[in-house]
Amino acid sequence: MKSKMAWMLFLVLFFGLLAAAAGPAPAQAGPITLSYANFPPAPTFPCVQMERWKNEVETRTDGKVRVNTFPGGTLLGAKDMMDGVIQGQADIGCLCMAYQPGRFMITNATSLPLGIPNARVGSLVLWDLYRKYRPEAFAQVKVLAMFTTAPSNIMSKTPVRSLADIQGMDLRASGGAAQILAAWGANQVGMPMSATPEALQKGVVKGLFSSLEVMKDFKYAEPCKYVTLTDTVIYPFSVVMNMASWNRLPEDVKAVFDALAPEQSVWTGVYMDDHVAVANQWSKETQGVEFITLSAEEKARWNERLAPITEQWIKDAEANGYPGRQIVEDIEVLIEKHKK
Ligand code: DTR
Repeated sequence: MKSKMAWMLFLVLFFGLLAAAAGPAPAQAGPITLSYANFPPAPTFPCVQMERWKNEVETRTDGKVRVNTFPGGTLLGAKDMMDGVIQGQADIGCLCMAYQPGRFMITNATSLPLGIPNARVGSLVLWDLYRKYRPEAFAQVKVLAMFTTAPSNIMSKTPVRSLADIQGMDLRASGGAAQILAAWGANQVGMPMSATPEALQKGVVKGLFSSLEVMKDFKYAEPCKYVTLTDTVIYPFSVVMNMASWNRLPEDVKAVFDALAPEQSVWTGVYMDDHVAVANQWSKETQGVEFITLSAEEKARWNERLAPITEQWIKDAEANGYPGRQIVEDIEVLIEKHKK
């Protein structure tokens, strides 16, 4: 009897130690918790779409997944986002691809001056382009959404009514949009949106080139009393997930994320377009901002300066081994398709 008990005790101890050595059991008792990093402040559109995604996921998985959101660069900053997610500092991150132009060559082609008319069309075009090419730049992550801003316009402290007014003006932009400012003769200053409020306040820049919802969300309407309507180029964004975190998810949760991806992309585009309209009205009515429309002849002069940009991009892309012309043609076809 005694030896039988000793034997059982030995077995219990042996298997107990074995289990402890194998580490914690993979099956979790509570919900799956995911961290989601974002670089700009909470009221801005990248964070609004983040909260919407969180709510949809938590509802659609019946509480099986909980998403902890980190706006304002509290977990990862604008330029650390992709690498931070790859390394697992956050499970999920939202990034503006224009801040790393060379890294996201194919998807950043959407910020060539090809006439994307709004964020809804832009987001649909970007999503389709991503799905066609599956760029190598995303091989180490799972893509959860892609969307774009509305087209960019000039917000400035002094009025820009003609090309002459913009010559040498210190204006902030990034990526493809920065190239466009340079073509118009501005002194383009590159920095992420999250660094812009301080640069404007200190006078390092005299304005910026972006979608107009920031007039309200960042209160740029206070220093920038002029908007020049150019409606030229969007900025592309993506939401990416750490591959190991993705691989750990149960199949039913993966299916929810996959179904949400195209839906979230369009939702964000539509939210952006609507929010630009709200911000424009607010800027005019409560901040006394003047909206400047260029005459047809003046706009033709501005457009003329942009003509060589796409051809140059095609050359550079092809020199780097990308099918540049095909990518541009695909974007043009997709714009027409989604405009309808
Ligand atoms: N236009 C890009 C991206 C952008 C537009 N709105 C926001 C709001 C918050 C962060 C980034 C952006 C830019 O100028 O950086």
